Amino acid sequence: MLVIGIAGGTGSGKTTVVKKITEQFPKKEVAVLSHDSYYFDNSDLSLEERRKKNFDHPDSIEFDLMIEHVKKLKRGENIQEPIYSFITCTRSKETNLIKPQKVLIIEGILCLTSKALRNLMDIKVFVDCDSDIRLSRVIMRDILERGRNVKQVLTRYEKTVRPSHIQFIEPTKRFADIIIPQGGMNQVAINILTNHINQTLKTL
Ligand code: UZR
Ligand code: MG
Repeated sequence: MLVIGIAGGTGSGKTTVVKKITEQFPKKEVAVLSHDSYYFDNSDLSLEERRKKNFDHPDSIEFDLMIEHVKKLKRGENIQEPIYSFITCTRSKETNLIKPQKVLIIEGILCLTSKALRNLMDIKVFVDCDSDIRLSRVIMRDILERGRNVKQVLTRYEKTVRPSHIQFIEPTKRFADIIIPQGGMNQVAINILTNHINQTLKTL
């Protein structure tokens, strides 16, 4: 199995890069695991308390479970991926069945912060993007898709997103084999990754 890790700041275009790659594989040889699904369940906290949490800190993600799941997929076993809601900040009772494929993409802001997870990756990618562009995307997305208003998004950006990006996410760029500037807009980089996956598929 070829395992590709894709990290980068919030709003950098990780999900777009992954989408554009997987679209090239309609036979579904590429499975995707997003660490957004592995945020800890916060249902023991009130909604107010949940919304104050720092979701840009490595401790907010259940890396142990994610690592166990990647190992299982590598062994050829199915896994039950948690389903996490950004609206309620909790995990659903249902899970999402993921079957092992020849290629696995692991995506998420903090996915290069865990050494154990990095060790399971064959290729490490960092999607790079200026922070003003990321912020403007996050404002739009969090209002349209994640149930926030401008004030909530900007307060969170200043209090947790930006400091955690500088402390935890940006430094993981040094672990990357490939850095993709302009994220989802960078068709050349997407084509190079897609070609590499195609080459590897021929040998697996
Ligand atoms: P991407 N996040 C939430 O907003 N709510 C949650 O319950 C869990 C995470 C945000 C998190 C981070 N912090 O910046 C972003 N904030 O999801 C990562 N704000 O997701 O990689 O899709 O941008
Ligand atoms: Mg995303």
